[in-house]
Amino acid sequence: MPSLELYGCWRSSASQRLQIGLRLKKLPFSYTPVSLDRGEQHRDWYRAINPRAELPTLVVDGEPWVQTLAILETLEETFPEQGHSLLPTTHRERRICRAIAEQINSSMQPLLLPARLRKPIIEAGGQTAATPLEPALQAGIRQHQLHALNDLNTWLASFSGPFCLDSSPTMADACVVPQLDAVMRLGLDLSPFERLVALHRHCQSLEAFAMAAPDQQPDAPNRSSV
Ligand SMILES: N[C@@H](CCC(=O)N[C@@H](CS)C(=O)NCC(=O)O)C(=O)O
Repeated sequence: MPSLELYGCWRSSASQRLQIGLRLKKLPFSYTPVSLDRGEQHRDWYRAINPRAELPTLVVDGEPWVQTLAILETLEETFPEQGHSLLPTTHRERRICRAIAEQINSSMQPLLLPARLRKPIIEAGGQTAATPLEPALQAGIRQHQLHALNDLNTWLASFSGPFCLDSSPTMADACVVPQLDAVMRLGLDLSPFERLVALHRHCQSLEAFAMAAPDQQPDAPNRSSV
């Protein structure tokens, strides 16, 4: 078994994807928190591991792996017999599973506008964070996420469930659940999206998802004093 070291942050939804995937695959790993709030992703020690200053990084036998979808796919290819399969069995279901994961990865998560995008947008507007552009951005982010949640809810309602596709968790679930946690942190109400609410509840009943939840991480604010 290789040595697996996860560098992540409790509130990084991309880190949470790997937490879920590694646990579904039953692959033991160590966890090193990198604080987004303190900007630790920009520190020299972390840039030496990941020059793009993004989370997460999975260091596998000393080699840094980046981009969660590539990592989840590679874990599945490398350890096909270990734990749960992160991909369904048929070609059709694999395609849909990858499409759902990609929908989260490229059309929802980046448009929560993490600091590295928000700062240049505000600066390009010739303004500082305290100006009216900031509330407009906030409103736009929330509106986009609500539209995207509605589309995702409709899409997933066309599959039997209770996971994204059927009765087995896959990398689609490892991507959707962290995104739902992220939009709830933003204060969005998920209750109109019944399929998504049921999916989230069902996934939390599995240890792999429950242990990967943001508030369960050692660097989560409510746990820092424990
Ligand atoms: N597509 C990337 C997304 C990585 C990403 O956006 N990470 C965020 C945290 S969830 C980050 O590192 N943000 C740093 C910043 O905004 O400065 C992946 O799947 O790994």
